[in-house]
This record gives sequence, structure tokens and C-alpha cells, in this order.
Amino acid sequence: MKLLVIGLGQCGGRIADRFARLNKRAHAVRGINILADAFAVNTDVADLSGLRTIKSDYKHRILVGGQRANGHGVGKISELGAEIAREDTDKIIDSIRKTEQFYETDAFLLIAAAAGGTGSGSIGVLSQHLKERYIGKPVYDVIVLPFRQEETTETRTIYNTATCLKSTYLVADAIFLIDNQRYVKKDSSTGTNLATINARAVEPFYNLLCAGEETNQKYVGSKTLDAGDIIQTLTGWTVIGQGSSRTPRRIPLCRPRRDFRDKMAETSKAAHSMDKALSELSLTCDPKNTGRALYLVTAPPKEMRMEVIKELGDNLRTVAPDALIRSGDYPRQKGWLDVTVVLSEISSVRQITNYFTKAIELISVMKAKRGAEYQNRKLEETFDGIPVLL
Ligand SMILES: Nc1nc2c(ncn2[C@@H]2O[C@H](COP(=O)(O)OP(=O)(O)OP(=O)(O)O)[C@@H](O)[C@H]2O)c(=O)[nH]1
Ligand SMILES: [Mg+2]
Repeated sequence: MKLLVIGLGQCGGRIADRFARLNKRAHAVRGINILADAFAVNTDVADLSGLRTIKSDYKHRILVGGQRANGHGVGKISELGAEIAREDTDKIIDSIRKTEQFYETDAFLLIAAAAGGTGSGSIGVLSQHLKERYIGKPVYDVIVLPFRQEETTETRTIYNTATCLKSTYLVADAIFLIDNQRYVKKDSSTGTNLATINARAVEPFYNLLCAGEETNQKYVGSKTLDAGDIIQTLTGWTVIGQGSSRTPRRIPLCRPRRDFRDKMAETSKAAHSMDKALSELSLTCDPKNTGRALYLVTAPPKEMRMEVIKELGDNLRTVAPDALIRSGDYPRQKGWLDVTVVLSEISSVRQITNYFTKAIELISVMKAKRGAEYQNRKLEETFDGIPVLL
């Protein structure tokens, strides 16, 4: 599957940059392309300059906002981010549609942090525009949720997150939710190392995007998971995860025939990888609320038996009983058995509901405050005619 990736704001730009690096890896290691192209859009010159892999010309690193942001961002005011995106949509579209591989694009992937200003405000606007303009090409959004401590230290965090989530939900075909906090818990030694989080967030897409682009017959699975399967799966709130286990090195002359222990070990390795994938999902959620799901097994060709794949399907069916499940195998790498899991059309996510509830409370507090200010102003107005002794 070939994506056209657009990163918005600082976080979005950095993750898009990671996707560009993933594409380089796919090209160098597997000889395939998984991106049509990658772009970064920002109101901040410094953020655009900090990227490493996205081409550095002005058509790929697109500065928006002109005089209004003055090249310094919008300071978390997502309304301004949205306004700038509306004004500069043509500039962005003009750049992306001129890319050589534009017509190879299977879907758009837009990325932004929910809590910031530029990315949070512009992702809904641009998603809507792309949906209306390129009918038939799906638009997927990746939304990065803030660290918990940001919710208390930065006042705009909850409000921006809730408005961004609602806006993207209304226009995008699917929204991948990536929770920054999840990755902190998983690797406390790196703490809030954003580069590590970005790498981990992007990695599960590698095999998923490569599988359907494989042209070497040797590496085409017996059940290929291609763009069609992915597009049919991705709907609404979505999470992704990947789990890996090492596979044993086989010395052919040593034990020519596999006995029942090998077979058991293979099955349990695959099950272990799937368990890991489910526990490493990009946001904590209950798989029971999933409407659609897919899993992909990537392993050395010798480890790939239909029984293993079927067993994994049974495992996923147990945890996500209502999901329509698609699957595939990708006989590619050496030494590892990876399972990629995507859960989509999730009907209930507590964390997301919490953002909406807290934002509604916040809005009513803000309204009450505004009322109090009005009363104070009225009091000031009452001494208008009184002389001052200063
Ligand atoms: N995972 C990850 N999160 C990031 C990164 N950079 C910022 N964030 C998170 O993104 C949110 C802030 O959004 P930014 O992308 O910095 O904001 P912006 O879109 O550039 O908007 P303005 O700076 O307000 O113009 C916070 O929740 C940060 O924790 C990053 O590289 N990776
Ligand atoms: Mg910024």
C-alpha cells in the first residue's frame, strides 16, 4: 500500500519524517516503495528545519501562516491553526499534487498532535479538503494524544485535544490513535524521549505497508494482505500494535524433520507475538469493542504454516468476538516472527470519552468566568463619573 504522508505541526512533521525514513528502509532492504511521497506543513521555520529525511525544498517542507505566524508557530491556538490551513490550502494541495508519484497514492495519511496549535487546528481542515477533492481516495489521520502531565500543566491541552478529535472524526475515514503516555510507561528509561516514541509509533506500519507492495514472487504470501484489505478494515477510531518473537536458527543437516515439539514451539511463538501486539497497542482499549480487525504474520518462509495463521485468527476472534477479521502472511524476514494487529471501528474508548467530558466541563467553567468578568466590568463602569484623587 502506498501512502501520501503529510505531517502537520512539529509532532506531525517529525512522525512524517519517520515515515519517510521507513520508506527509505523498505527501498534499501526490500526494494519496494511504501510512500508516494512525504511532506511537512508548519507555521514554524525552526520545526521544518529540524527534519532529516523529508526533502528540504519548499514544495516538501511547506511553510504556512505568513505574516500571521511570522514563522514562529501559533502558540497552541488551534483556531488560528485551522484558519491558516483554510487560507493556505491551495498552497499545500498545489505542492502535493505535483509530486511525481501522486497518482500511485492509495490513501492519504495526515499526522498531527492533538494538543498543539498548528497540527491540531489544521488536520481536520485539510482532511476535509482532501476528502472533497479526491473522492475515492481514503483519508486517514494519525492523532498523537498528549502526555498526562500536559493535561494539568497546559490549559489548552484538553480543549485542543477534544476539538481536534471531534473535527477529524467527522471528516476522516479512520483515525489512528497514538497515546504518548503509553510509550512512556513501556520504556521508563527513555522517559519522554520523543524520537524513541516516534520510531515506535511508526514501526508497526512497516510490514503492513510492505506486504501488498511485494513484487518478488518468493516473498509473496499465500494470503496477501494488500491495500484493498487494509482499506476495507480502516474505519473510525483505530489502534495498531506489533509483537515480535525470535525464531530458532535451523541447521538443516542436524535435524532434517521437524518433530511435534518444533510445531508446538512455532505455534506458541506466534501466539506470544500476537499477545505482545495486543498489549502494545498504540492506545489502551478493549478489543471487545472492535468492529473490524486485521492481523499480518511476517516470518521466515519456513515458519509460515497455515495452521499457525489459523490459530492466530482463533485467538483474535476470542478477544474481539464481534470483529470482522482479515488476515495475511508475509514470508519475508530472517530470525523473527512478527505479528501486526490493527483494531478498527472501535465503538468505545474511555480515554477519548474522557477528553470530551472534560472539555465540556471546561467550556462551562470558561463561560461562567466570562460572566463574572462581565459583572466586574459593570462595577468598573459604575465609578465612571467619580473624580480621582491620584
Ligand atoms: N510523540 C511525539 N509527540 C510530540 C512531539 N513533539 C511534540 N509532541 C506532542 O505534541 C503536542 C504539542 O504539539 P506540537 O506538534 O508541538 O504543536 P504544533 O502543531 O507545532 O503547534 P504550535 O507549536 O502551537 O504552533 C504535545 O502534546 C507534545 O507532547 C514528537 O516529536 N513526538
Ligand atoms: Mg510548533
